[in-house]
Amino acid sequence: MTTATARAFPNIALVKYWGKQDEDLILPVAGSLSLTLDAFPTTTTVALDAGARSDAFALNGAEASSDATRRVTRFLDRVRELAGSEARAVVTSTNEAPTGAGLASSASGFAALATAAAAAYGLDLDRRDLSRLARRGSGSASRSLVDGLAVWHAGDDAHSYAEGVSGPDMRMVIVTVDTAQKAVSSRAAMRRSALTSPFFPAWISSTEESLAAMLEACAADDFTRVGRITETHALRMHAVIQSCDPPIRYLAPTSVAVFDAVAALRDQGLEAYATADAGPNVAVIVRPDQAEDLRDALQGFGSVRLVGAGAGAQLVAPDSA
Ligand code: 2P0
Repeated sequence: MTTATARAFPNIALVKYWGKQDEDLILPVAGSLSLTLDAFPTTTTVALDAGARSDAFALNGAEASSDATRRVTRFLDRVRELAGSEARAVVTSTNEAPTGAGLASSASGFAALATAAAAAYGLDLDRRDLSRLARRGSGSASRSLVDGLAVWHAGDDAHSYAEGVSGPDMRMVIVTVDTAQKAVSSRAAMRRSALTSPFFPAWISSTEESLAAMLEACAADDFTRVGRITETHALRMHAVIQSCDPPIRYLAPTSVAVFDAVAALRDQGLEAYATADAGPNVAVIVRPDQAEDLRDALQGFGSVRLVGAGAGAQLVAPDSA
């Protein structure tokens, strides 16, 4: 039995991934850019079990749902294809973020699974190929292979991977407004956006423009520009989501109140910018020297957590026979 364990952190996108050009290969309609966090890790062990007839998946100490297990098996099928192996595996995963609450747990989950499974099945992949592999599990997972700021390129299978970019030093305050499982998954909502939002073609070109501007702002170490692009772009994504038929709304009244509070804080000289993923929780970027002031100012909207830039997925235990 060959076993490997890996740990990965979630990432929060400043330029969002929202829509696929290829649903099988998980190729995005446009590139995106994110910050890998130093909190809410997923730790996953993959243990090959040559005698088993199916994969087993336990999440947070309990047997996972059949849907989640099927998704893991589909992912492991890809790993087995690359490794020329038929061995089934026992996958054990613990997730320190509330699953499904928009804290990108599928990103940390598939980044950790890709890293552990590649090692357990004996694949020798560099970081770029691990990012491409993680992408097949969940698009945003491609970015959690990378330390800190990561750009995930659109393109064909060979060229759609994430890599590091340098940019301004920043912190993030995560305001957890609600930990309930969201009603519509990101995957389903992305598909509905592409099929029914009249704004979707404009979303694609606007994301391409936002990413180009964001890369320039990062290269110039320009926090203000990074922040403005982040907030504008996030609200554009939610506009697309709300324009679906039937409509979807992820932002709760409290989420909107956090965006308003952040705008008011800016007027008072605390320079921060808000973003939100496919859920009601809000992530707010800030310069390091104002991070604690921001955390204190946002108490009361939900549970707040100050986080920084974290490391890309890594093995945490050596292979063992
Ligand atoms: C992002 N999100 O860029 C965007 C913003 C949510 C909102 O990536 O279908 O779970 O598994 O590729 O990666 C969530 O999408 O979707 C996501 P799949 P994923 O972070």
